[in-house]
Amino acid sequence: MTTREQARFDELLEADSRIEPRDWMPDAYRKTLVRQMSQHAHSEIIGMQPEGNWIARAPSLKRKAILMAKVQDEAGHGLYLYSATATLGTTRDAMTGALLEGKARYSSIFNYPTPTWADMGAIGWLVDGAAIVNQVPLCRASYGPYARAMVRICKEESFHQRQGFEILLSLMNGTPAQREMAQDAVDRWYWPSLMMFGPPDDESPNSAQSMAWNIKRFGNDELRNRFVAMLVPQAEALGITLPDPELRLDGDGSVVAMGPIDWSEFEAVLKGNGPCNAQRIQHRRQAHEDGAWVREAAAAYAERMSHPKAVA
Ligand code: FAQ
Repeated sequence: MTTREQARFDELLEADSRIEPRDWMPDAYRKTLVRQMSQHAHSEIIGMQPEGNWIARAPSLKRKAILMAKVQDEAGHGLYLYSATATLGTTRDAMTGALLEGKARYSSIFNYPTPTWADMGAIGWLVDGAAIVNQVPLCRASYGPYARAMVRICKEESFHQRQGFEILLSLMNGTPAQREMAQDAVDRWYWPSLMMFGPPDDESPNSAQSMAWNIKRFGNDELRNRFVAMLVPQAEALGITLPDPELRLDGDGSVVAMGPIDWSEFEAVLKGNGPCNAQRIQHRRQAHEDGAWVREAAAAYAERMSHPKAVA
């Protein structure tokens, strides 16, 4: 690194401009981007499983079509993010390998089960809702390919959140058993969705540096509080109770008090001991093995096409 290169990098950040793949960047900046973006990509891919579980059992053709489209969107998000990460010099094969070996992180939230249809509503409303609050500021991340991928992803996440809200609304307008099912799903997903924002700021080793580099724009606690404040009026509209008796908002609708998050549960899930960690990785490995023939066929096709005379 020359002082000039570092100065140019600092200048771009100072001006709130974008760093592009061919620009010089510090190794640590590249490394933290690969860390965050690859785990974000893996989250989208592993995140297809909890909802994929209900595609064949959706209660109507319309619900099935919507759920299939949503799960396909998540696959697309994973692919944009793998491509964006590849611009930093890490191959998709290497990232996939790390995931399959159980060495890569993905969001804690996807290690919880989906026993009822109401879970599709709770995931859309809470998980996609948290994803939007966390990811809208990432549309302004300093690394160009990440920020641009996030713009498209956030548009699709908004539709996902609406469809989740609408599933819950239909259940809440249904029979007592349906209302109970919706409330039970929200009770189970609420606290894990708050954990999606990461540890409290004073225990977040990466936040300060990521904010200095304009990757993250806000700390984990601020985004978590914004999310909760957004949920309160929506829960009222649904007639659903958020399972936190200590939750209080002030007159402006900002969170002033909330109950304690069980961080020991979060740590257990991160260590691989959540309810579905083993199942999620096993399923991904199986899907990867089952897809071997597609990769081989695509490689053979590409090889033939690179020798047009052999094809003729
Ligand atoms: N799960 O120092 P920090 C979706 C790790 S949404 C697992 O605060 P950072 C949409 C963290 O990596 C979900 N690990 O870290 C969808 C770090 O470990 P490391 C994906 C977590 O990076 C909906 C350590 O703890 N969204 O997929 C979690 O500054 C429905 C210390 O944490 C994103 O990834 C967690 N919840 O902030 C798909 C958004 N939280 O890496 C399908 C982009 C923290 O040093 C269906 N990512 N850790 O080994 C981010 O915004 C950030 O990376 C945070 C963490 C906020 C997640």
